[in-house]
Amino acid sequence: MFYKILIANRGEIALRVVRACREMGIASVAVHSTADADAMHVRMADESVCIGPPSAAQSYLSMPAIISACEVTGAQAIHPGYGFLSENAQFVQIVEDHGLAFIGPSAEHIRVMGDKIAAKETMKRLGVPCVPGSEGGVSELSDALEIAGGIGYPVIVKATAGGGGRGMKVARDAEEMERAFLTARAEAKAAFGNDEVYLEKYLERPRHIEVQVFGDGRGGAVHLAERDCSLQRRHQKVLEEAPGPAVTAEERARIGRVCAEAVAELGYSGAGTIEFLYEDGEFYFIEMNTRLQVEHPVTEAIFGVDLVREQIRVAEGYPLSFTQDDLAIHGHAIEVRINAERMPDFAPSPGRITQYHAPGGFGVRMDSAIYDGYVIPPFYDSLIGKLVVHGRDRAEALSRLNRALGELIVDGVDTTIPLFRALLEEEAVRTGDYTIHWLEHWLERQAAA
Ligand code: MV4
Repeated sequence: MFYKILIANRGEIALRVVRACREMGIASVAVHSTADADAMHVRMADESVCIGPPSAAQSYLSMPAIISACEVTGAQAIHPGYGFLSENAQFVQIVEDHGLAFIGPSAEHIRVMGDKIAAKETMKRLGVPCVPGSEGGVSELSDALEIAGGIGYPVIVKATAGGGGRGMKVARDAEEMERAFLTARAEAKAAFGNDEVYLEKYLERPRHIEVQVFGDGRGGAVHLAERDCSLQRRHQKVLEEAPGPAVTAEERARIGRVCAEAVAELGYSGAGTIEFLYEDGEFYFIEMNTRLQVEHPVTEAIFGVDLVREQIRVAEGYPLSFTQDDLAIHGHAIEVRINAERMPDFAPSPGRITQYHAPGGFGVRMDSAIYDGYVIPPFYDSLIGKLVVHGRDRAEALSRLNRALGELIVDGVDTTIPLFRALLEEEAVRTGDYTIHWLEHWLERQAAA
């Protein structure tokens, strides 16, 4: 059992972990930069340690500062949240070398999934359906042309070290291949210091469907169905829902079983997300995220489970508190990301929140670390809250979302709240009939109007 956990993060996710710790009788340690001295996660934790100046590189990403904070406070384990050090295999190794526990998967599982080619090879071997593409990396243009001819255009060139959409280029024919291949390589080199790329068939109109999995680290694993996160702008998710409106019960059971079996075979420990593109009733694996995701609350809502509590239990060496047969979907949940951003260009809008009123009532959860008078610092990402609604079905979740958005007040900064009011008027959002490109196209239409 852990008696004290350090949370290597900030904002709503740090608060989310503080809450799980408190319910479990575990003391929590917040860390913060000098810019976050007045942050809610610092106030709500049992203890706090200032770990550095505002820049994330010198605070939330500083491994020595975080390890020292554990030593100073006597914390036994580190919860990384999402972002920052959550998928850094080297950090996990350092944490373990200091006799501390990392609440998450092993360094080796993080490392494999961080290499997109190794991740795909691993998943393919474990029977997970993948996008057709090159076997491994492609280093010569001549090879790229030959492989692309075999796959059939259009193809997409992706960085092995990439993820989240960086270093990707589409080639619609052999003519476009040279440019796509060379730019993808150059961008990969600049962004990741690694110019290895691979090829895939480019899917034109897919959805982004991700399966939540959980491993006990001893060969046991379950799946908690899928989330549809297709509504994105520039690879930033805007709205997520569970279950996926386009996925049938049979498809869910089949892909869920495949994912759980793969995770079990890996001996994976903790929460993970297996990302797919979904088109015409077929799933194609693209990446695996080895962390708790921002949008985990929609899964918590429909299954009635606390995923952070489960992460902590598994890291303590306990078995999962549920079996696959215990898990059943109840209703539908939708999350919208409340960002401090100005519409229509999504420019960051830091500054003082002059008034905040959180929505409430049946089926409404607001995860946020803001408060009246809080000053949003300009140094970090612009997520200031997640509004999560749960209903008996999708229609009820949508009306509840509209009702809750009507109650939510965030004054003093610009936010994405008006975006969601407008999106709820749209037929495609009401019916759930959207692909990964729908939001970008809608925003273009709005800008033109
Ligand atoms: C693709 C694709 C189409 N075909 N792969 C973008 C981020 C990264 N996680 C994978 N991405 C894509 N991979 C093939 N073979 C289209 C995208 C993509 C995308 C994926 C998910 C959500 C939003 C997206 C927006 C643009 C492109």
